[in-house]
Amino acid sequence: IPAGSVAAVDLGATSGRVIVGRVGPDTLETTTVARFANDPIRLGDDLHWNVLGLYSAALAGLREAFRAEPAIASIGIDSWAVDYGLLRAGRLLGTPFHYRDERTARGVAAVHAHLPHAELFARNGLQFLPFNTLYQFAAEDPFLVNAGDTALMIPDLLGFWLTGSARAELTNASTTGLLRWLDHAWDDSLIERLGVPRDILPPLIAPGEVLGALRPEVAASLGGQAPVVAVGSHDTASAVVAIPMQADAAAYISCGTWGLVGVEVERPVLTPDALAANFTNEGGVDGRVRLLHNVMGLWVLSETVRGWERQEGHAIDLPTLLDSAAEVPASAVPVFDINDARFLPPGDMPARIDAWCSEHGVRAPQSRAEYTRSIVESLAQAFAEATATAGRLGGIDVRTIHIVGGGALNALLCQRTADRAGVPVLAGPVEATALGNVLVQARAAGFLSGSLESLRDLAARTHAPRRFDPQA
Ligand code: LRH
Repeated sequence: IPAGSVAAVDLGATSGRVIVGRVGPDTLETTTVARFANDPIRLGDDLHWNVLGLYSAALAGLREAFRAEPAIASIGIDSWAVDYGLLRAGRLLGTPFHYRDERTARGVAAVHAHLPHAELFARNGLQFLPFNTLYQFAAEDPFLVNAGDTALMIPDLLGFWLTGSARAELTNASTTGLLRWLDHAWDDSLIERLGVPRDILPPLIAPGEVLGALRPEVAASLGGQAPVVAVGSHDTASAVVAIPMQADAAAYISCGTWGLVGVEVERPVLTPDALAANFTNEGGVDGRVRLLHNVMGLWVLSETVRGWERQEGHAIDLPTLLDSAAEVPASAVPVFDINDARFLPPGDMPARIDAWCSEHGVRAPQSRAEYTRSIVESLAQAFAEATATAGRLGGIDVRTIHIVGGGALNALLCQRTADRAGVPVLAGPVEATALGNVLVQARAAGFLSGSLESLRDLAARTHAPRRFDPQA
């Protein structure tokens, strides 16, 4: 089998990148050809994604990719889940909302008035998150939903602009709450009960299938032609592909803005226990199930640091801040419930931590180093608890915990997760999402063959993780 190259567009909640991956049976190398900020925009009370800016940055990155490697075999796109754009006759209606926009509360109230969460869970297997797409549809301006003829999730929207082909990639569609994972089909009766116009949901497409060739004018502007191939377009689904794990004995934490903590299983777990633990069953590549829980992730720390940076008027060096936090004894800071819904929207995190501490009668952190340590300890505790729950619910004896994504660079967090879980942590790859995107494309292009296990084996051989053993 020859080696070859593919391009991955990976959009995260704070930044995006375009990566060229070179892949063969013993090769998995990546070059980042573009990296750009993803800054949400507030318009009045509303919080939006700058999708046109992201598309334009992705195009510039792909142009770079073709310059670096003219023989790119395909392009794959992934991003965060749940958000979408509405279209009519191929034109975008309105500006896609950010899932942290507070309109979702309205949608939750409207849906739960006639369909309680337990009933939804029995059908779609999803944890309750106020921003699941079905609640966003319920909060949407009815004028737009009824005028629209197509709703496209963010990666599908970019794929549509590149190719002219409108499809819904399966792993991301599983985060809408409107899909039956077991038969890989839209849940028509649920969609009808929710009053969502059935026609706005496009036909599904599975990871590895070809979406379409670049539209001629797009190819001309990029200086190259290649098909867009569906990948695990939900970023977490792509990340899970590239985790160098033994899925029957490991838990994972895909740690960026969110900490997605779970295990991989063959069939959805819809037990009362899973419902009570608010775990989700999201669709994975090759029909696997990602049984996981959304833990708040690095969001609380990044938002805290952003607030301090605004006060100071200059950037704060994260490694230096984490070093100062490592000097603070863990016993000196409070462990707060980092999953508390008050930490979801953007805003003053230290003030919210103070409020939580005063409500719970504990001493609030007193310095920046203490806040940082308190956030890391609280995150590590939530990670330890969620990995244990994931193992129990999924029937998996968790002997290692893999941390991938940006969080794998945070040594204090990795160590404290190992300590609090009493299980070794293997950290890396940092770019698991982009690697998973690349691996699925490479297999579709014939540069690799085999199961997810063989893709993970290649990731393990080429990206050795860093080990953190639990300390007493
Ligand atoms: C992580 C992520 C996560 C979703 C959230 C909206 O980027 O895709 O899996 O729950 O964003």
